[in-house]
Amino acid sequence: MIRFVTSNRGKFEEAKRILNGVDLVWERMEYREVQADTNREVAIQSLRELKGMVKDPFFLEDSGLYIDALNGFPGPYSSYTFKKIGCKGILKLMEDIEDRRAYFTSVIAAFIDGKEILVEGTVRGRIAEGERGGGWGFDPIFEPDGAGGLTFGELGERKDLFSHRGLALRRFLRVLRDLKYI
Ligand code: ITT
Repeated sequence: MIRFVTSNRGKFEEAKRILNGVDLVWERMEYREVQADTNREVAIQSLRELKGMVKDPFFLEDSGLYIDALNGFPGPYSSYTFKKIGCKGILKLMEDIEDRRAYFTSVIAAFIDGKEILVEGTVRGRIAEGERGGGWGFDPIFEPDGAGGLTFGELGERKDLFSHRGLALRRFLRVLRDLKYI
């Protein structure tokens, strides 16, 4: 059994699908996130804060959308930015900007048998011109490379094949196997 600490249902559902065969428990809580320049730093600091509060073994995931033309904004501030201005706000900021390139990154930080483990996944893509499809967060405005121009929102569960979280979670699965955890 391993706990996934997150307040985000979308993240948990994706982890449940991808970590097939793992006894996953949703530790549904919000934790204080430090301000830092990268998701990696946020994830490491959060992991250290949660040690002692959550029972070993557990993991958390910190992710963000980095838009090239906006110098990487919203990056580690993606959660706050989504709550404040949403997809519509990002589309507004991107009005008249031709360079739509962006990437999503996911960092998983785990504490297992007293050891820290870090794995990451990144997917490049572009910001769509409008919102398409369902999903959560910025899903309707992100078109991952290699998906024929569909957004994460339009891909449904096929999102996992392309997504930053899919990549990171599949790497994490390999680590769990190597540790003979599953
Ligand atoms: P927890 O910290 O409780 O896990 P959170 O939503 O605050 O939940 P983050 O701090 O990692 O998580 O914020 C990342 C934000 O980036 C998230 O809230 C979304 O707005 C956006 N995001 C990350 N991955 C995404 C994805 O796969 N699809 C859509 N939006 C995503």
